[in-house]
Amino acid sequence: MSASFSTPDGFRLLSGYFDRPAQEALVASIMTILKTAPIYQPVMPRSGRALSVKMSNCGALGWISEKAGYRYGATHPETGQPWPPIPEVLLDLWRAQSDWPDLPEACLINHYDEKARLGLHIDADESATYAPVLSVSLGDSAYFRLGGPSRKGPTQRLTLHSGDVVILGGASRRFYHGVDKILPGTSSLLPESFRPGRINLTLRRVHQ
Ligand code: MD6
Ligand code: FE
Repeated sequence: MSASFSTPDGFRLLSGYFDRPAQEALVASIMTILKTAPIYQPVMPRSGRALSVKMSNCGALGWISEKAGYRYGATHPETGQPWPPIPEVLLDLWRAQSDWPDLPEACLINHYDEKARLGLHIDADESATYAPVLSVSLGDSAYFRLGGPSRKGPTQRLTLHSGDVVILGGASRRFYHGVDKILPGTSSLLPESFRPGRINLTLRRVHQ
């Protein structure tokens, strides 16, 4: 077990927040969501190059990366269908840990295979700039990189395991972060077709 970790800037890692049965139930809900909102291959703004992470969403709004830019949208870019609702257990997590009066509108579903990574970034496409962003890790462990308010500043590496919750609140809401590497084969949670791999769910309030 890794220890929970927090910083005075409002970053929190709640290790093992979801136990194995809760993780299994969550994966089952995500698999149901992915039947109506299939994982798709997003591309980067301008270049149109494929991201290594594949995505879907649930909630009233989904985060979409496409040639034209980043945006929040109410429908799946390939099926045109509305995103399925956010599972109640994730809304419970938000109510318990966000300290924010309104519920999240968006839940981004990221799937990493063994080669996928996510470059250093700030979550900056929301007008609710003070609402925290909460994430849940499922499946293989990953090296998460946490920096500060400037891209060039010092960073630290944290290992995220299945069931962990990360909260970027307070000043850390605007801190650079990314995923350096998945540790393939470290979890047996996800269905075969998602292994080796990791799913990360990020809950966000989009509008103020
Ligand atoms: C990931 N997470 O863990 C990527 N963003 O796969 C994020 O980019 C993230 O974990 C905002 C808040 C929490 C996060
Ligand atoms: Fe992020």
